[in-house]
Amino acid sequence: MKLLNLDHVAIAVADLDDAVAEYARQYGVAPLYREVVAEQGVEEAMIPVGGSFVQLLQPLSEETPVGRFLVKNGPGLHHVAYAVPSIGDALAHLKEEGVRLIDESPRIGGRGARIAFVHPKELAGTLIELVELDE
Ligand code: CMX
Ligand code: CO
Repeated sequence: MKLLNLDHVAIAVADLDDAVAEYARQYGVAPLYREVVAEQGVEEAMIPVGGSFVQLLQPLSEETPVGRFLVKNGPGLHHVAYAVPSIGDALAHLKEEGVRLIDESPRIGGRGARIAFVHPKELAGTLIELVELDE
């Protein structure tokens, strides 16, 4: 297991246009990517900050992970994502350690990255995403 860097910090928002506009107004930053990731039930905007991103997430409906989170908690921090060199190796290691995985095998997320989620009850109430990017 190796973590390469903090890929992104994700924030659930009710209105992506508003959140992007507020990041621009308050911090002078703008998204590098913006896309709908239907399989994850979100539209996302990726704002580069140094070598990492802030990922703003608007749910496509209430019947999605981020939709349920928003109804329950309102807008706020949703997950952290670590880049790994091999998501297959990372998942095999976590499985061996008995860590509860949400995704047993990788899915395709934004930017075409291979992603997988680890259950938030496994470590300090934090939803963790692993990301393997092509390079
Ligand atoms: N961070 C921390 N805890 C969370 C959480 C989050 N983001 N989302 C839910 N939880 C907690 C809940 O508070 C709840 O805790 P209690 O039982 O103590 O009340 C517990 O986890 C179960 O949650 P739930 O309300 O029943 O919520 P769900 O049925 O939606 O399941 C989870 C939660 C994490 C399994 C689901 O959100 C999931 O599969 N997430 C992974 C996929 C995802 O988040 N995709 C969107 C992002 C896509 C991207 O980054 O590209
Ligand atoms: Co994410």
